[in-house]
Amino acid sequence: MNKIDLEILKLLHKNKNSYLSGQKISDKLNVSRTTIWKHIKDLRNKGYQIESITNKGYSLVDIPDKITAEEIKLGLKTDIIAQEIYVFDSLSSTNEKAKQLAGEGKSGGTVIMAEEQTAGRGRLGRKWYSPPGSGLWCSLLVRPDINPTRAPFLTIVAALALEDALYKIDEEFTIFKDKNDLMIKWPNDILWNDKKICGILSELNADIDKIKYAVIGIGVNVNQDSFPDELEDKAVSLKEISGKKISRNKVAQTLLTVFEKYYKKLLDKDYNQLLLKWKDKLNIIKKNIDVYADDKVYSGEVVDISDKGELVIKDNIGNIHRFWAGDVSLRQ
Ligand code: BT5
Repeated sequence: MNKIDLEILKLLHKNKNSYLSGQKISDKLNVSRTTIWKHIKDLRNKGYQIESITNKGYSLVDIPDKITAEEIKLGLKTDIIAQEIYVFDSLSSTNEKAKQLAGEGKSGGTVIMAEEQTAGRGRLGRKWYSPPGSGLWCSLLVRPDINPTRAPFLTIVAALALEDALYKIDEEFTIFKDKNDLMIKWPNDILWNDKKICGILSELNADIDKIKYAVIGIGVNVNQDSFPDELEDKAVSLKEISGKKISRNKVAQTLLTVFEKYYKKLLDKDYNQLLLKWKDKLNIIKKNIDVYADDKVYSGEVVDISDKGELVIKDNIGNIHRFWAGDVSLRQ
């Protein structure tokens, strides 16, 4: 997008719900009204719905339903995350692209998004359903100067950010009737009434004592109207919950802004604070659960989340088991 398009957009965004005259825009940008008119036409061709009324001027009615770096950047308040944003129509997986860009030396904070993923992934090679035009499929390339043993904190940061971001989006769009319906499920899901809205896939490239880079892949179901049969009972989108179409650019902007807040705590090595907050949200302590890990099932009561973020359970003969990763289900 060229500079004048972007400047006009900024002005129209600022004056949303009112009209801004062509003269005012041309005075502000120091270009002729004909130029303004041409650029408005250009923006309309890109999918921006801009109304014009004689003697009143222009008003931004709707933005395109495409993820664009420009739209996200317009309201972004970050200074580490998303200094560079790459948006693709289609990728096999944004995590794969992020790793490739990491190899090419892209800096920490770079964000990669795609309208669709043809081979979106969950943990352990599971598939992540990522149809075009409806979700936020996003990877953050980060290069935190923390010990690799603290890497699980990247997922913690992402989970806390996702939950906060959903609450913030809720303030604007009123999505959830009851905020208690939303929960973080150890280690990497955000659930609404036991159905998954968001998943996180963190991947690490590290030496024994130094993280070279990490990729935090985040999938948010935003505007899907339905899911394939096998996911129907497990997955849900913000649109299914609220009945409203939600701007994915807004979701991205909010998420990236909040993510940086928590990521800075991680860079400050504020592990305790992050952990306390996460523990508080998990609502899993004292629950009886099954953990599926290493092709085995472990049953027991959750006694703690360790200071490294591990799930600690005590089985019925009193043995303690610790998990970095695994799948958890509550026992009836
Ligand atoms: C996850 O794995 O939940 C991590 C998902 C991460 C996806 C993002 S999208 C951007 C980035 N690029 C990628 O390639 N991946 C990341 P896991 O906990 O293993 O859960 C996977 C399971 O979730 C699947 O086996 C399905 O049961 C279910 N699932 C698949 N697609 C889903 C969807 N869109 N919404 C909810 N659940 C889904």
